[in-house]
Amino acid sequence: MGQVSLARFLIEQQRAGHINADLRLLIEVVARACKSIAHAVSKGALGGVLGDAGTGNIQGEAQKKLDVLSNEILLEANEWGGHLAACASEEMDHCQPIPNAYPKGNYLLLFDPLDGSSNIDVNISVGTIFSVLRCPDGVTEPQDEHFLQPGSTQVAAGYTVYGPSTMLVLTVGTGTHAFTLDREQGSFVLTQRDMRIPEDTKEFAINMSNQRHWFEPMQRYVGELLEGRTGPRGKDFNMRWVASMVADVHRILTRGGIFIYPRDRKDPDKPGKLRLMYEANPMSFVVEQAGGAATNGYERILDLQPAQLHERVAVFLGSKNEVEVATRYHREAG
Ligand code: AHM
Ligand code: MG
Repeated sequence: MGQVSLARFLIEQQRAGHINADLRLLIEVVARACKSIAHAVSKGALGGVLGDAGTGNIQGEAQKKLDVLSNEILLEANEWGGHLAACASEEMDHCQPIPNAYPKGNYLLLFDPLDGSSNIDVNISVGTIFSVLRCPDGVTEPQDEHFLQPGSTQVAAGYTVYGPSTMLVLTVGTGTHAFTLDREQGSFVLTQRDMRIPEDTKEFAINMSNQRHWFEPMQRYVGELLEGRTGPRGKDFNMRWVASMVADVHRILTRGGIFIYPRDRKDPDKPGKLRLMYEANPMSFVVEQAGGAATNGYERILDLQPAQLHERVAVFLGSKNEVEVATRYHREAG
């Protein structure tokens, strides 16, 4: 068989009854928007898109020009297709309805338009993360509350990583598959069907500079990893931290590892840094579909009932056996 484009892959998923035509169109539109974002990101300083936008988002974080541009690209691409009821974004206070000029569909789309934005100005990988939910039956004017569904109800999720090559990694609940952007042809080509995360690993990803703020179970878990071969874990561990979740998760999908962003004492009121709806849920779906695991230290992330659109959560995800150890230490500590 020759090359399988994303379009063909999606048609095959539709024929097999895994997705319907609307969801196929939605994913194609998200992929098209990601191509535009990839184009803007790759222009760098030549595109005049680096630096701060001079605005802040709802969580009080300074927005980069590319955060704002990527958000606009995704909104614009998705509003007229007729497949969506509303969109929600890490960069917008509330969900955005589809303008009345266009027909409405049955899906809700959530995205982090440009994740890892601290890496934009230094030419390190960034990415787009997306999640698709069904609009609850009978709801014609979706509000924020209609997005508050557990991650286990996602019908599709994925990310695009803008790295040395641009790759889109997708799940519709039938495994996790990777597509590489062929820039000459302008299309995503299937380059890895059924990604599998090794169950064991010797690599962890965490921002170690926060160590003094961690709670006891985290001190125990990472402390043991650092003890290496002669410690209780009996092997030497290596560490990587890109500070772009997409790049760190992509590495883990490719060769295994555990990614951790714990809750800590620096900000005890915040249950973690990462966002449940835009980051943790879609990444957990992708990771579980590749045979990995994802918890908040205590429970499976996909089982959590969100209370707010911009809710934060602690994240432990990646190689199954490693996530299990970290989660067990948290549960044992109570
Ligand atoms: P962002 O959505 O504002 O870009 O923040 C999320 C990013 C993740 O991609 C990454 O894992 C994390 O923040 C890095 O945090 P830190 O700078 O604390 O290491
Ligand atoms: Mg983000």
